Amino acid sequence: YDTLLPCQSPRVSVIGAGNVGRTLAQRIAEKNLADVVLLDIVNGLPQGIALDLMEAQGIELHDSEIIGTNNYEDTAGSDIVVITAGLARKPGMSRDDLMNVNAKIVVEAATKCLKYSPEAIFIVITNPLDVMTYLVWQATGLPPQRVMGMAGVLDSSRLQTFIAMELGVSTADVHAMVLGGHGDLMLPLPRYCTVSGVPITELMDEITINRLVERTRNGGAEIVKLLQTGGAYYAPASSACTMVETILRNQSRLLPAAAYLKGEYGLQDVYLGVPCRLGCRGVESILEVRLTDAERLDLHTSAASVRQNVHLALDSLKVLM
Ligand code: TXD
Repeated sequence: YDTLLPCQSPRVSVIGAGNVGRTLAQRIAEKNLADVVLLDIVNGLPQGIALDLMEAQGIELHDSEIIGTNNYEDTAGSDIVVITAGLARKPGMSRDDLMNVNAKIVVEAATKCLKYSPEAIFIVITNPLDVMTYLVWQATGLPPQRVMGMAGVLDSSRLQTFIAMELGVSTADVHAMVLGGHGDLMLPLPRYCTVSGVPITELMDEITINRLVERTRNGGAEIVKLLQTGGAYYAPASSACTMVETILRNQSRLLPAAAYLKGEYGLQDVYLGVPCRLGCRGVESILEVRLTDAERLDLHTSAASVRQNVHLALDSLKVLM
């Protein structure tokens, strides 16, 4: 029985043990998807959360190990790195208000993780999402298919929920699609939202659809306003967990994610929410759905805003260096 190689479970590192990070760690572990390394800058915090989660292992009956740490060496050999570290919004703040502080945090986290996990796929969650994802891609120098941002799954899930609530049907039968940047310029696409295959444009009038679309656009702010002390985290963690699962299990699901565009939708050198086929290599392909002229214009406006913020964030990083 000697000299057996240790069995290696998949490993996901979650950087930032705040609300989203710790909830994501819980979801990944309880679904038995992978061992989780939870890292935070605050001493004791990730260790405490990890221990608390491990103490539920015998009740939840999963086999995943959760390790809390302040040391990047412990993230070594990760298959996926999820970056949630950074500031979250307070009431009255826009996602863009977080930019300069979070830019420094995500670049540092990504660079350190890459050193110990050169094969990892990176999923960025920190806001402003599309800008931070671009910075992580640039800082790591990885092929763009291995760096993506999580927002579209969440925004689509919000719209899916609102459609189900409005029609009184099961969310399981509702499919919703939201593209574009994760912010006020996101692009919900009612034409591509269906209930058991029936477009919602057949089931609701325009005024109702517009109301649900607006609620989706303000979905994050609605929760920030209610909580007062931070942003949403249950649905964001579930959304990120879906992406982790799709990649680890090579499911080839078609999910909206912030992906690097090289001409798709007429856009170059920008990260933006588009439908992606996700599998074990990361973003395996980008689907180009047909857009009306107005939708295409909205997508380009969203891209222009992301691009402008990327320049501002890069300038702020130069000042700091
Ligand atoms: O759809 C989406 N992409 C989002 C994004 C949905 C929800 C939340 N979204 C954003 O994720 C949010 O605007 C924030 O920028 C991040 C994290 O949100 P969360 O709600 O988890 O914020 P918390 O609870 O404040 O946690 C942040 C943690 C906290 O424990 C800090 O100590 C830690 O990040 N932190 C760091 N960890 C490691 N290294 C550094 N430098 C660091 N700085 C802060």
